[in-house]
This record gives sequence, structure tokens and C-alpha cells, in this order.
Amino acid sequence: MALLIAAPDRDITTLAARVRSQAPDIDLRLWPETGRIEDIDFAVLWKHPPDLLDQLPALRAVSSLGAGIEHLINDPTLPDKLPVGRLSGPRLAADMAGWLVARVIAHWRDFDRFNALQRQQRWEPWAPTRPPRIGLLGTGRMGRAAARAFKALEIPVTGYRRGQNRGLDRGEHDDDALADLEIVSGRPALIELAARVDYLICLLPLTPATRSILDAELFAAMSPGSVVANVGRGAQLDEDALLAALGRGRPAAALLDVFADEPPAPGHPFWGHPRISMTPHCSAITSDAEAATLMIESYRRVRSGLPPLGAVDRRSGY
Ligand code: OXD
Repeated sequence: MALLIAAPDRDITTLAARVRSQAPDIDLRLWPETGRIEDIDFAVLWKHPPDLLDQLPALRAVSSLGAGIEHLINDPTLPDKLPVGRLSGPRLAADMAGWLVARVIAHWRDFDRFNALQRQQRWEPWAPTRPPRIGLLGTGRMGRAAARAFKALEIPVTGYRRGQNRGLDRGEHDDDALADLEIVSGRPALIELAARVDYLICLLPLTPATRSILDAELFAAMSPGSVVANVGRGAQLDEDALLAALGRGRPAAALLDVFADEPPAPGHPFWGHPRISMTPHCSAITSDAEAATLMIESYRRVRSGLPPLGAVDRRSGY
């Protein structure tokens, strides 16, 4: 029995050292040094090589090293019934909530303007007369952490989730802080939500149904002065539609952490756009400490016959 980590684009040295010191009993293998391949019964993957899963005959489950699982779900060699999990803990969700609160408040309170005024030695107090209204696309762990953080600041939040039935809201009911969170579903409700909020934030998982969800129709519904933020996946944003919509002032600005191509190509219009604020896909990054603990727990669960942590519903793709 062995645990494999394969994350070719990441330095996993510290992560591996943590797993080894926290769980010396685990036979940890680091791709490409897989050792005897038949031993590997659990693999934690991030942008893994395309032919890897085919070579692992004894897998009982796999997990994403992060919150997003589309790199696994979209792998045509992923066996149909193989359980898929994700490593997404409270630290990751708190970091995401922190990014969103910081970005929204900095924009709403217009700190850029105060920075400019300071340089001009001008003293011009101003504060908004009401808190911003937030529309939060995605009510999973990340969405709930963000909603909780905004709620602590008395900032009204409405959640959106795609379907009525299940999904990212597992565990929601034991969360008293969110018991009264208004949640809407369905495309018409999403358009209506876009029209009545100041900040429309996307932290949905990427599935066929959420691809290009931030599109021209949605932007046309947004009110002048409003802002769109995307921390989900770049493919959820129709970039051309955003550029056209910003030209019309609806939305008036975009706060983006994820992009269709990362990094966007040199000369991409987003780089120098005066109303787009970019960060390089770092709103929340799984820390080695959290990943090691979750990975060990997930592996122990799988070994005792339970689903991996953050088990994904393969049919809905999240
Ligand atoms: C993730 C990410 O999915 O970093 O964890 O985007």
C-alpha cells in the first residue's frame, strides 16, 4: 500500500517532508519516482501527466491536491467508478474569504482614490452611505466561508447555486451563521440577482454548466457602477463579453484572479485595462501544512473503506 503524489508543476518537497514526519507509517512515493506501481492505492494529483492513471492498476481512489477537480474529471482515462476527492480545508476557505473581503472593501471604500489624494496632500473625508450588496455564485465550503466573513461585517449576501437539489452546500445545515442566507437557483434568478447587487462574485467549480456563465447576458443585467469578481476558473468568464461590457460601464470594473490562459499572453487586453484588477491565481493556495494533514486523513479513510475527503459527485462534476 502506497500513496503517490504527482504534481509536476509544483515543488512538493516541503509537503512530502510534512507527510513523512506526520505519518511515518505511510509509504509515500513522489512522481516520477513511483517505485513498484502495483503498491499505489491512492494518488493525490495536480495537473498530472496524461497517461498516469492508466499506469496505476491498484488505485482505490484519487484526490485533487487542491479544491478544483476538473483536471481529474476531464481526464478520459479516469476509471468510471473510481472515487474522487479534493483537499480543501478551512485555511484555504478562510484565505479565499479574506481575498474577497479585502478586494470588495478596498474597492467599495475607494482606497485607490485616497492613495492618490494623499500624494496630493489633500484631506477629503468620504465614506459610502451603505454597505455593498453581494451576490455569491457558489455556496460550497469557499462560498460559505466568504458569506460568513461578509456577514460578520453586516454586508448583505445572496447566494446562488445552480440546482435546487444537492451540491456544494453539503454541511450547510450545521452552519448556524448561514441559516438565514438567501439562496437563489436557476438562470432567471441569476440574471435577476446580477441586476440587484454591487458585487457579483463567482467561486463556482468549473463544469460544462458553469463554462462561460459570466457572459454578455449577465453583464447586460448588471447595474452601472457594479463589479464582477472571478475567483472560480478562467473558463467561466467570457473575456470578450467582459471587455465589451466594461466599455459600456456595466459592470464598471472586474476583479480577477483566474484566467482562461494563465498567465494571459503578453499584450492580452486585460494586462493594461484601467478597470480590471488582476492577481495571479493566488486568492487561496492550499498550504503545505493543511494539504499534508488532509492528505493523510483522506488516505486513512480510503484505506478503511471510506470515500476520500471532499468526495466529488462524479455525475454533477463537483
Ligand atoms: C485550487 C486552486 O483548485 O488553487 O485549489 O485553484
